[in-house]
Amino acid sequence: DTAPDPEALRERARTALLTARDRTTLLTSCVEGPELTAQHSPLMSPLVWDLAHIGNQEEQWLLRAVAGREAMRPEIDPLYDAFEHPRSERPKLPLLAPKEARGYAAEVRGRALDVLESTPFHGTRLTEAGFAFGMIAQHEQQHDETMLITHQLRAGAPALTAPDPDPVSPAFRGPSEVLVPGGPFTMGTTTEPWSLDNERPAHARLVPPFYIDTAPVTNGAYLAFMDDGGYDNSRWWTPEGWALVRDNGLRSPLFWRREAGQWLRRRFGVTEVVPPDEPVVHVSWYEADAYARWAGRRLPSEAEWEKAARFDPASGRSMRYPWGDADPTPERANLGQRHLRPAPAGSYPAGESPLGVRQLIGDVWEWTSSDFLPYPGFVAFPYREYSEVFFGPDHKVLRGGSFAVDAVACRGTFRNWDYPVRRQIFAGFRTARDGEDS
Ligand code: AVJ
Ligand code: FE
Repeated sequence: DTAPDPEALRERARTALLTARDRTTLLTSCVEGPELTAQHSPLMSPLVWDLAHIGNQEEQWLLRAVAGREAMRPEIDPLYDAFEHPRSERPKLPLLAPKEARGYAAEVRGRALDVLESTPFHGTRLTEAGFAFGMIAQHEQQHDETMLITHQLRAGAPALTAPDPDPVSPAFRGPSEVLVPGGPFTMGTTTEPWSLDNERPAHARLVPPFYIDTAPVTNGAYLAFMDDGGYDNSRWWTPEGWALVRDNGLRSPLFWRREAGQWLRRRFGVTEVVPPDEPVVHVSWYEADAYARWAGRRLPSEAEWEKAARFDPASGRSMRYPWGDADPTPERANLGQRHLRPAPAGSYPAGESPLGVRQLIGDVWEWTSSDFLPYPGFVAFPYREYSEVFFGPDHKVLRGGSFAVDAVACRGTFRNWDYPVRRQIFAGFRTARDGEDS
């Protein structure tokens, strides 16, 4: 396999930055000004904060760190520092108004594109293979997913629409689970040019044999758990999970409600019947864990998930994606907010792994059983606040990306994390169980 040449990487960086900005523009122009400055949930920033924060990060890394420029507006840095003000307090800050925020982000972008053309893609760690440009495109896309979550939480008439994914064709007739053989595999990466610090370095992991679901758990399967009294019986839950259920009166995934004998859900301002064949989304780690126990199974560990997604039994090699090393396409995965929902379970035959596991990439983030921890040899880069300060038992790892993630911020090695109580994120899961040595 050959590394992309610098000009191909430069073109990729340019496209990734422009793609991200198109999405940011859509997410911040499809509602009126007051909706940009309002707080739609205490869990989220006002959309106008995300917009200026995107510009501010780009200024800090591409204009100041890479190009050595002076700060354009040093006085606004603290406003857009995610560690200085919790999300719930951001609406009260003297934020840039929508027009100013747009102007600032656009001015930064104009200069950043000039920097992109004149920066050699080697020589420093920050510019090697265009890393800083790839990192900033990923950062913007991560906030585009965050802003889509804000849109999902907002009340009122729909502001966004997108075509639905196609039905599964041909119908998926594969087994419900496959055996992943035991043995070592290569986890993480040292060669992926725009991989973030927590994905590095590549290292050997011994993974005993295990079975894993060939598709994410569906709404229909989750409804069977609910109908069997899943939320009424402490035996399926960890003590913390049971406390979450009781303290909040949980009865279903977030955004669901029962009316006239059926389960409805609200999705981007539209109320609809819950589709049984679609992967369940908006469940906490505790709900995923309880469902798995009820089903006589368990969540996969992070290493199991990555082995299922990357291990090629024919060559023994770890691939970039389940289907191989080629970048995602619309035939392989539901990514990029092309659809505003996951595709039915069993979709994307072109994206399946060599062992026949589908939808590992895209559709819904998948909770794993694992805490977010550094790999052996981890080095924080370029800043401790991206990953390092989040390592520990408070956060669980999510893998594979959702329909809301762009391909630039999604690959077999990509690691996401959140608190196990979180439900507003586009998270679902699949289950696993121990295998036997053959
Ligand atoms: C990796 C998704 C947990 O949104 O908090 C954005 C990504 N880091 N800006 C987050 C991130 C800094 C991060 N997650
Ligand atoms: Fe950020």
